[in-house]
Amino acid sequence: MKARFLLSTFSDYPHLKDPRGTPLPEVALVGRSNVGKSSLINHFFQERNLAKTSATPGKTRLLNFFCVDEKFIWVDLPGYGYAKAPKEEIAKWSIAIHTYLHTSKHLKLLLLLIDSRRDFGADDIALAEWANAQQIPLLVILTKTDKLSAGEKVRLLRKYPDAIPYSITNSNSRQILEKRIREILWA
Ligand SMILES: Nc1nc2c(ncn2[C@@H]2O[C@H](COP(=O)(O)OP(=O)(O)O)[C@@H](O)[C@H]2O)c(=O)[nH]1
Ligand SMILES: [Mg+2]
Repeated sequence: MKARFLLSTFSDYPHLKDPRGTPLPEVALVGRSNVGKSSLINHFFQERNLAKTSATPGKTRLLNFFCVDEKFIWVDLPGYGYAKAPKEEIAKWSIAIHTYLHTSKHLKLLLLLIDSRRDFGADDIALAEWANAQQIPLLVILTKTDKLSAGEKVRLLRKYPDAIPYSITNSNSRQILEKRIREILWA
């Protein structure tokens, strides 16, 4: 899959249609700050600087929109849960995420990133519950699985059998995620 950067915005979302006039479906990526979101975007689309990765968490404040293969929109939502951020910043991220989730009519898949060493936090659970209530398909992606031992990985996947293990050190991750996205969007 090939991604074309569209824009970064707080609330001015792009609206793209296919040649027949049907709005493109949207896939949104969410997760707490530092979960590996930017790294996954760069790895998944095999472009080093598509998303800016940063060792300093909490840097992405805006929503980033990409067009993938001219077939769907990839929405990179701001990371949440960065404890050191000022309160008004946290409120801003939370508003940005909520506004998008509650106004998007074409959201067809939510990708929820969870750090494989940390498990779900309260914000993650709230998002998963929201997706379930809205009947929006949800894929849980367990990031940085190269940091787990073989035994830890087995236990985690037993606990979350539907989750996708993802590591930017492994191109297999990319293929598995791509397959699942295709299955859900074009089923
Ligand atoms: N070992 C390992 N480190 C990762 C992986 N994905 C991300 N990281 C590291 O985790 C940190 C945060 O990643 P980043 O993509 O900036 O997270 P974001 O805040 O969610 O966008 C960086 O130091 C990355 O190099 C992975 O699959 N394996
Ligand atoms: Mg980032």
